[in-house]
Amino acid sequence: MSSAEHTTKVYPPPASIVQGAHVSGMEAYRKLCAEAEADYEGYWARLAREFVVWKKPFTKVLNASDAPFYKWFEDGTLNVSYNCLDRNVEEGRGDKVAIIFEADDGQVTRVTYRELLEKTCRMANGLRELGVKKGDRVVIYMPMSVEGVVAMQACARIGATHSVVFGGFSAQSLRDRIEDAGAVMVITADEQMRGGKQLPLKAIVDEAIGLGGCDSVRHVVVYRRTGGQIAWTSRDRWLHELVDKQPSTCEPEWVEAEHPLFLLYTSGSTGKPKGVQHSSGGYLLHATLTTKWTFDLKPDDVFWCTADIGWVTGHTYITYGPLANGATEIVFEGVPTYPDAGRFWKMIQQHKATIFYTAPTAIRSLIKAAEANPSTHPRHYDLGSLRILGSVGEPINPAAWEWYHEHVGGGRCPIVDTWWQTETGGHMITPLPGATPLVPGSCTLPFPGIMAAIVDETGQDVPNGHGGILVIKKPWPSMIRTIWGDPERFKKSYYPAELKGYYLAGDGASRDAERGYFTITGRIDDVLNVSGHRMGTMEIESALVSHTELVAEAAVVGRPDETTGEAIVAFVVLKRPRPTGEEAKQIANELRNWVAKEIGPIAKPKDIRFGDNLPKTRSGKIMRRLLRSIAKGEAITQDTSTLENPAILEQLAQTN
Ligand code: 6R9
Repeated sequence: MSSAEHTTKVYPPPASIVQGAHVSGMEAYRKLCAEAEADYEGYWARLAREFVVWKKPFTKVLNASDAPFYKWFEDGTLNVSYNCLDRNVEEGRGDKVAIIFEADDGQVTRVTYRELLEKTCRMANGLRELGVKKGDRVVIYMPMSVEGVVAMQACARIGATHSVVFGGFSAQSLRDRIEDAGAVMVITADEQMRGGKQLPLKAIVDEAIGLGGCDSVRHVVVYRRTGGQIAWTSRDRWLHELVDKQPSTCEPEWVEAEHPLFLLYTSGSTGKPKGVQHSSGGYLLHATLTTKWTFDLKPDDVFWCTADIGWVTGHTYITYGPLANGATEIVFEGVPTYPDAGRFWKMIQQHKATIFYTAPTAIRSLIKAAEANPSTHPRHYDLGSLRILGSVGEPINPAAWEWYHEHVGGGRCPIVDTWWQTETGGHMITPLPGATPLVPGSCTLPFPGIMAAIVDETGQDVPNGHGGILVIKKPWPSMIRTIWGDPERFKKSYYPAELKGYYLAGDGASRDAERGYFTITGRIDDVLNVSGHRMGTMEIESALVSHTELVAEAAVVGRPDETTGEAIVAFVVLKRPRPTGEEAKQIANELRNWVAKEIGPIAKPKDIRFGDNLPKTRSGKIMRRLLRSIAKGEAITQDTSTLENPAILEQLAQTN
């Protein structure tokens, strides 16, 4: 054990949180882990009966006969929207506020469970009227809104499989997802409001469909958000016209537990994003359970997850988990820096939020903003309502953790650093606030029943104190079921033969020798994490080289970045002589905008370097590890003897 580990600061759970917590104290945590260890299926079956309302109870728990295509609770039937809405109304929470919606301009709307149920039923009836049925795919390209949540719930209600596409993705990305999913409908809005600006959505849907390959789409349903000018075609329907005439009740479609609730596209290490397919029963169980235990959710809590519904965090911890628990939650349309960087703190104060769940990149940028403009510092707001803080999306560095703990949490709120992925459906490694002593920068221990471990390339366990590959040894209820339309890629990506049937997360990690706590060290594949958004390097490379007039070749790597975690650096060989000075700046800008158009603004490279060539081995392979060093501004200490063209390194090290 290193001496550094002895001096690690440890934050035990505050007594006030331990008392009455759903999982109270480490003994209770260990007891749950032991229960899962002793009878894995029995443990999950017990929770599935406690946390999910089934139409037809399941009798089978795990079916591993076609591994790794695992099935959970397969003979049970349920409806996810029934579990999130009707259940709460039936149990007497009809008048409880489900959603406090705050618009970009600060306007607040409250929606009760009864109202949310009625809205969902109306939209579900509307979708049925337009011919959407069980198993159909519906793409949702919506702003953060009550209607966005309702659209997802309405799909769940009629058994349609939704695929939400983040509103920042370009027409090209949207088109690719519509085509891959074979969507029969797109639900969108005229425009979205972010930071005081109107941004088009419907126009991008039109453009996406215009690019071709979207013949499956029969209807585009449009929510009127801003009233901005949009073009209209015969396939378009206004949402309000469609739903206003619908009855406010709608019989749910009872689906099998394995029925695909949603697809969510995410970046992998090859060019094409993959449609991660999730189930209904197992997914809902973990969404409900983790929301309750990880955030120690109580009936009076005001829960706020700042994610967008376009990401998995918004699915599990906005649309499904909090509602399935009958919680009151905040849904926010805008951005953290508008009208100023005190917006989050102001909203916590105003709505008396008790649980706040955000991303390290947001925290880091708000720290910077508070330094630049002290009036936006959280100390100017009353954040006394907060009980629990959460972090998600990327590793949180100890300095940001300490700031979050002290200045947002007033030193009294545990921070749950939750490690999980689009593919895992919900939290996998996370502290439980009433049990786990916290160590800044560590996501601590597996959620009870999740068999996380660190192994080497051959699947052998690595002793604590050493780094390795993060795996999950046993299937779990909310796991990815397949990649839509590509079961082979699913097997290859997540269950490589060398790993003995363990789920490969794609992250590197280590466990400390003293506590066995996990620390995530980052992706081990060609996936970058920029502001908590997953971006495949190959995806950005293909976007760059698709500019066939300018670009001959491109290689993309990540570089550590103080605010965004990682930054995208692109090395580009043009079809014309290598530009310098103003010309280089201008072309770099053009390429940045090109990437924004191809994928979305989140994929814009921060730094573009031009070279006459890229560093390659004699067999023609691009040496990315050298590019990573150059991007970081490091001296090249690696062996470059296999390099075909060593002189190129110096050229690429020059910034524009
Ligand atoms: C939920 C989500 C998944 C990747 C994952 C890892 C990184 C997420 C983290 C974390 C360290 C945490 N990641 N949470 N790394 N600590 N608490 O973000 O899903 O968008 O699929 O990204 O994000 O690298 O593999 P997704």
